[in-house]
Amino acid sequence: MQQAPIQIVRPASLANPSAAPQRWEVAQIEALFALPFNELLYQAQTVHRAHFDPAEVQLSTLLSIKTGGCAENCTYCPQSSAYDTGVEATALMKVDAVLEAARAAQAAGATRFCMGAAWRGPKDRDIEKVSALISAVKGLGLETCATLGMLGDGHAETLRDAGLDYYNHNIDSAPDKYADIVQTRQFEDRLDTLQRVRGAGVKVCCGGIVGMGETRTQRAALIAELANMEPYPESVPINHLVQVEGTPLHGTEVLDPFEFVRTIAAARITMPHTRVRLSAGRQALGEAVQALCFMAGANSIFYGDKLLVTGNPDVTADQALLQKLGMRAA
Ligand code: SAM
Ligand code: DTB
Ligand code: SF4
Repeated sequence: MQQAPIQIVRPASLANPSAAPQRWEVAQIEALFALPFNELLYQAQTVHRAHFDPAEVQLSTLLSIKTGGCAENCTYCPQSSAYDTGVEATALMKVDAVLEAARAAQAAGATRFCMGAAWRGPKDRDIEKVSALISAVKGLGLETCATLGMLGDGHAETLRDAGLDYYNHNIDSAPDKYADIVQTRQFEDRLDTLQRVRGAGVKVCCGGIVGMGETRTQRAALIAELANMEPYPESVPINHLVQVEGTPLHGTEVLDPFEFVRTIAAARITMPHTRVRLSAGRQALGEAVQALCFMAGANSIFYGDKLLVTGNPDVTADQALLQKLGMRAA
């Protein structure tokens, strides 16, 4: 059977890496997704190589500093108190225990340490306590990142003054998918916190999750939303849904791995200077798909045996994978 030839469109940034960031229509990103796989990877690699050493990968280690019992109902999340997932709620960790974990991450080769709290948002007194954690971790010479939920007045500034380099706050999915996956807050609430972070001069880490039953158009819309931020985030985690028993999204049809790779490539092409992080879900993806993600322009991973509450490839397995691929820590 004869098929019509596929029209290949190459973005202007491919020919001119120093071109100013462009505004992306969702349809343009859908056109990237529709490219033949090899052409998409070629474009992503071309953009990647214009801005980064393709053998380098940045290593971030996560620590859940306050686990479970969260008041939000994010349908993907094992830490919501709305679902019975077996995750036990804990109090905020103390400085010594956090420092111990940070030292271990640094010794294993991580350069960034990201502290996550299962809060809808921190209270003023939480910000004071987390600030002490940030200062201590920063004192080790690590880059610091925190993800604490929605921020209020003055919070971002206090965290910045304590030594916070990045704040992670994901938009998670396309604007028109958001109400399906979280009902206890609005998409606009996420944008408000991101504005506060930017306004305080803290670098933005913002991405999303794929494999939540969204359409390809919605994956393209997630990428468009990120790429059209002015400026776009310095760090973009692309998570592959980790399906946890007890959460409403457990049992969702698993996304085709090539579609995940395409999402990474679309992020790389549309956000040439960002660190695209191959984030949650690596255990289920396997080594070959991870290698494709690196080819598609991912240049950061979560590194360490655990994400927040679920598993992650262990450090020795990741070191072996990077060695096999001839890659090294940035
Ligand atoms: N509570 C804060 C918040 O929601 O912003 C910070 C911690 S929350 C766990 C950070 C991010 O982890 C979420 O925005 C979501 O993108 C990601 N995440 C949570 N559960 C996940 C899962 N099961 N699979 C993939 N990513 C997940
Ligand atoms: C992000 O984008 N992914 C991380 C981090 N930022 C905070 C969290 C992934 C969580 C995966 C499920 C869990 O272990 O809770
Ligand atoms: Fe709470 Fe964050 Fe999990 Fe949502 S993603 S339930 S806000 S910890």
